Amino acid sequence: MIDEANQTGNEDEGTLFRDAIFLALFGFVLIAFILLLHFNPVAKEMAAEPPGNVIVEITWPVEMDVDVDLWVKGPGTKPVGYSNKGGEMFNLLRDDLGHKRDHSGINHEIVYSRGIRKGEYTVNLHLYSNYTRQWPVPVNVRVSRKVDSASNIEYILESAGRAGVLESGTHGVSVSPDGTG
Ligand SMILES: [Ca+2]
Repeated sequence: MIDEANQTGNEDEGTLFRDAIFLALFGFVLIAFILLLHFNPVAKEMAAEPPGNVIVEITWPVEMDVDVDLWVKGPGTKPVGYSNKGGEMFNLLRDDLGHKRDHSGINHEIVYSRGIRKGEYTVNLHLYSNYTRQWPVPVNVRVSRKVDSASNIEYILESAGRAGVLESGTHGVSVSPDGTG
């Protein structure tokens, strides 16, 4: 009788243990399912409009201690540059001050967009300071756009040796990344 009682008790414990494991597993699967429901729409939104669709960048000689400022204006938006680094469409990644507070060894400013709009884009360069006192300052301007989700790039404008020489003040060009303007 005692053996039968022990056996029945062990079976009950085994059933209880299996039920507890099953409930824990069911709970885990339910939580994972709920998380997937929340994460999937975000992933789709990011895939639909990745950052960096329009990229505008300028470079000037590394030996020149010159602060050039890049200003970019998208259709219907305010210009983005060193004193307004984030706008509705564009973001300036970094204001390059020449050799001041810069250990990178490069003179480079770059602006990225989030998405792309049809219309005219304006790129302005402002020669803020020139401690080398050498003139002119050759600046290369490159405008490109991302053409697919694999980050393939189409170059729209490469200004080296043409419009990219700064004597003083502000210089600008207008481009249409969608080819309409
Ligand atoms: Ca600058």
